[in-house]
Amino acid sequence: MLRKIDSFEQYKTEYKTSVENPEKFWEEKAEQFEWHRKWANVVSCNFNEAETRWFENGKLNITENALDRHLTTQANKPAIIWEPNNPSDQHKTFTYKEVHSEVCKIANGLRNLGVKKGDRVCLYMPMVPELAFATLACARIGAIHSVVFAGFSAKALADRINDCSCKIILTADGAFRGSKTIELKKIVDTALNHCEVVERTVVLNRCGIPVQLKEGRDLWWEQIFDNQSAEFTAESMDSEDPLFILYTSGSTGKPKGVQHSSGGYMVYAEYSFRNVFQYEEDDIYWCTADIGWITGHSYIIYGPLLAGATTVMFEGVPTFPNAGRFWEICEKHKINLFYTAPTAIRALQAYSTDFVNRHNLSSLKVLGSVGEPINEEAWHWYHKNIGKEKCPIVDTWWQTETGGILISPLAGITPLKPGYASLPLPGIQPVIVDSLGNELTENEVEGNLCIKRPWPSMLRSTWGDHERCKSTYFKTYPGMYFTGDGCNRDINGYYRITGRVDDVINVSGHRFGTAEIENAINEHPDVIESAVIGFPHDIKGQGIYAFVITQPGETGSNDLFSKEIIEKVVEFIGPIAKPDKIQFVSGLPKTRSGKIMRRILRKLAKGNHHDLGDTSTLLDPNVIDSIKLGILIEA
Ligand code: 7RM
Repeated sequence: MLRKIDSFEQYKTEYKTSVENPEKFWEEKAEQFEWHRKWANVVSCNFNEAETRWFENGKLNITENALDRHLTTQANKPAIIWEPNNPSDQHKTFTYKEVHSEVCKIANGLRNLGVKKGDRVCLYMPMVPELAFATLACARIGAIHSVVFAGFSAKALADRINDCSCKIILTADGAFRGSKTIELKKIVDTALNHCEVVERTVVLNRCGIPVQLKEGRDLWWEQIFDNQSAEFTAESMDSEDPLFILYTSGSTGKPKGVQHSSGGYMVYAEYSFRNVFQYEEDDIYWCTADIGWITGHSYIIYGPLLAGATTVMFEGVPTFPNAGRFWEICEKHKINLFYTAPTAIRALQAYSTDFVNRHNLSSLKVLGSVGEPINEEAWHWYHKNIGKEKCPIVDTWWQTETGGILISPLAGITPLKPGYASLPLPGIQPVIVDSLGNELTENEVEGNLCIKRPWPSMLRSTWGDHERCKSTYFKTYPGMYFTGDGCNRDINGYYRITGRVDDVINVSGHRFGTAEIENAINEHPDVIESAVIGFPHDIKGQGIYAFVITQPGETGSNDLFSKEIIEKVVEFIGPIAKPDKIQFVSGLPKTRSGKIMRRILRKLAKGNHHDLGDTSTLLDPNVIDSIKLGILIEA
């Protein structure tokens, strides 16, 4: 096992080596894994074509590295500890040997159903151990997993299934989330009315909800997987063979299937996990994300298991049955490394610290944050009340597209500065560019964040549309990967990520395209046009504000109308994208070329009615006054 970086001096030396000789640097990391065949070439890259290959011609299977590799030394060590939604239900622990067996059984079952290397498998599941097993089972047989977060609607699910033509979907009767039960199989049934490609669904019984099994299509999980052999020879994958697709929103209406590789992703997921969290053998690690997001892929499943860690998986929500649930779990499982999102911290901050203080949190060593900028107030609350001023906070900046953490302190090594993701990991070369694309090389600058050189876990394509990958990430600033984020760099070279500079809003750490939400709202027959923007929200980070133009003569009540609009969003995307505020207006601020001036809407939404900046390019300056008069409904 590789050593971790253990001092700030060593970080600087490693960083320098990684820049001066990236090939040697990454080769050394990759050599720590088990490969069926060694690579011929460490990296080849052409950003103009959005083409990057790592460990070319190398052959491997990521699950052998995450599971089999550990069986000789730690077969009986807990690999996954699962904590159910309901605290009075028993938790479950699966050793490395047991996870290996469960994964092999599912792999055999999938093969019997005809799933082959390269096939896409959709997983639409609750946060149960079977989701982790099934994800790894796909990887074991070389099928490409596409996990869809179980909060997405039937339409959103159908779009994702169709986009990459999944022929099989793994799901459950339902999901428990806090006091709610979500009937997943019903949602799948609706989705499948619009998905001709799906041949099979396999349904796990999680909640005991009666479900309709469609003859010839639907099967029970237990029937397919339980009686299989617990051995399965892993498929030999090319380093560049796709490992998974994960859909993420961009500035257009249609989410992109971000495609990740096998070899490079493996190397970086493990390297970043071990170094950022400063993982030590026997540490118990808990990431509170859902496996439906990239954080769950890289830092619940792959990173920790590749490192041989014990990873905790939680089915529930932070406030059920009360606001002490996270801390109860930390105490119960003696969590050492804890990774969550600012939105969860802010939500819990609103409750009495009694919910924290009644638990013994002395096992905690490192705290992590991800998903959005962490405001200083939340940072200090987390540091003081959870970490008792003894645990470093790693503010980890990264994206679905980057596959792993790119900018973050290394716990206990990098000096901390609240609000700053601090410094790049070795191998990562961030640059700040101005609006003209000039690289700003000094410190104390601000601009748009790009990455200059390839790193192993970067996206390889967007499924089915490589041009889109090129134009979204590599065209804006030629020769660089554009993140879509704004940032600044302080006098010491520390990075502070300020948020998206494109038409993407980040609601509780979840990305939505404004166009995506507008498309849903515009489906309402009485809506003529809409414009959606993000506004500062105390808990969610950003809330969703929709300006809506309605049909003249539309008479019903505004409350009812806004409910119907919200229903459209729930139908097309899911409850996670519900607008917080809807303002009915008679026009939108447009330029002469018809482009909506969102900058003005953002100011109006903040209640800033006077200092609207330059409005001289507006087609109709009077529109501003009419917007101010528009009726505002708060959900
Ligand atoms: C991991 C994840 C990516 C977007 C990204 C940023 C924002 C994420 C931080 C952050 C400031 C952070 N993937 N973001 N982490 N902003 N500080 N530590 O969230 O694809 O869902 O979102 O999230 O805007 O571009 S994601």
